[in-house]
Amino acid sequence: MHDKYEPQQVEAAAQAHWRERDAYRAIEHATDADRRPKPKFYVCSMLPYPSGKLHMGHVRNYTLNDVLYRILRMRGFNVMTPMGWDAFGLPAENAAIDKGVAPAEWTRANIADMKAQMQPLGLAFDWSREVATCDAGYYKWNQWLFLKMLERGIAYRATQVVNWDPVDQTVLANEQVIDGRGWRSGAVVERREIPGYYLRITQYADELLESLGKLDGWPPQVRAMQENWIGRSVGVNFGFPYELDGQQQLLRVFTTRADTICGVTFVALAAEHPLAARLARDNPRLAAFIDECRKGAATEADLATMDKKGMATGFFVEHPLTGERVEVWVGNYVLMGYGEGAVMGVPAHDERDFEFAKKYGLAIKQVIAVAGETFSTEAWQEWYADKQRGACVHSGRYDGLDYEAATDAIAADLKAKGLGDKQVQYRLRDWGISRQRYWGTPIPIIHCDSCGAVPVPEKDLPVLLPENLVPDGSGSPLAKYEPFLKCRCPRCGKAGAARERHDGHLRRLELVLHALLLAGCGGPDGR
Ligand code: ANZ
Ligand code: ZN
Repeated sequence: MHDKYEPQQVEAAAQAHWRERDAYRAIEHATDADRRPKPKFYVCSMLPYPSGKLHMGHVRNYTLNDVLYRILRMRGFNVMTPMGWDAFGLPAENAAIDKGVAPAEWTRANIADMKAQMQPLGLAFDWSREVATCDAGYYKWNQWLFLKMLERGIAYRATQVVNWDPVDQTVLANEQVIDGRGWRSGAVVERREIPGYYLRITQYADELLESLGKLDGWPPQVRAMQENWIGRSVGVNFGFPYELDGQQQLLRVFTTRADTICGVTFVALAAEHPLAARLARDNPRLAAFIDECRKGAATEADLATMDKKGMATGFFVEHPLTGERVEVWVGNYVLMGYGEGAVMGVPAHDERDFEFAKKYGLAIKQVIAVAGETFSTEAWQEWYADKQRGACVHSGRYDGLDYEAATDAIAADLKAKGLGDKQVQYRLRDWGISRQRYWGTPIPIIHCDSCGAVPVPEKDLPVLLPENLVPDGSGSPLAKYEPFLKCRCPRCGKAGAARERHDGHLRRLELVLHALLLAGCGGPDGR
């Protein structure tokens, strides 16, 4: 026994012993002394991002993991703890721009450094199962998973509104927009519509919400946050009829206050709404206004606090119940990504609409009376504090009904006319996974003039990411790299097709996949 703990000696000796015995290699079918299979346990902490340096946060994290591993092992479990690198993403691209090196080179050097720092800690990792998400053998399965989801309709392609930096020619994440400008270029950010890929997480909204109720022992704030994030709203979706270009059409809106439908004095469209674009064709002033709306914030929080701005279109739709003419406006406070991208304007009972109507001198029509209170159009009053004391007024056959009864009656009448029905809306958005960048999993899609967007056949996976490109900040280098882009269409065989140039920000998928692969649920060919 030494009377002083000399870590270099003691630990090096212990670690050499473990290495010799390959002590932490996980054996798939380990048995106990009586040859009975040991129960399996998979312990995995989040894989580190290879930034270049291990920090104390990593050490703390993986030490906790290590303690768990050792306790479980002593209790007779067959435990597996893999390690790997969450190696794709933006920091590597930014470092590459700064230093003029390829992200692959930078990333792999960092991995080597961090591994050299991590190994002397003597953590019980099975290094034989080490993975890096930027390795083709790994992201192949990421692409495979994406194709499976595409097949099932869980992944899909659609046009999305993104923050666009016109100087760097790239899409920015919300946190890269600072005071409406790109973090690198300082250019005023625009909102642009760009086709991208999505995961249909909204399909699981109700299931998520339900399961949240079953989570015992979680702090109530966390549950509330999750609930708000899912944001379930019950309301009515209906259309205002109009005629345009010789066609009878409906301008759809989603409202949680159908009881106020007789108080509608305008309809407001998001700047990106197709009808706004159509009306702007014959109206240069409107077109200019829409362009201006596209500049600046795209987040919901920003839109909520922004000065309300709008423009009348001179176009009218018909009120679905009263038949009155209602003017259509474009308003910067209407989000394209929520509901129908259009709202029925009820300035008497909605604060945003009130502000808007005050600014542009639009009519304010009271249709809800609250017992014991006097309505005024002078200043906004929180009118809808208490459902119980409110009832419809100036609303014809709905007068006297409370919120519940009025909503039911109005929804039924709209339904009878074929104009609408009750609807559940979620704030939760489908998850956009394409990033229009370079250092990520190539999305396995090929664009053909004749066939459109064609999935890469499974046998042709992985679609390899060229590793030698150096981004310079002006968009993805893939977009200019012909050896990658040019290919044959896998469906019709025609040359001159082009690979998807956007990478997929499939990080969360990567982690799911990681768990699946390491736990031994392989792909179709058993890998
Ligand atoms: C008329 C109305 C009258 C509304 C009233 C509210 C109060 P939640 O509860 O969050 O789901 N809305 C609908 N789509 C919108 C969009 N794309 N951008 C901005 N606002 C939108 O909110 C639903 C309410 O948000 C809807 O109900 C609509 O305004 C507005 F006294 O319709 B309401
Ligand atoms: Zn084709």
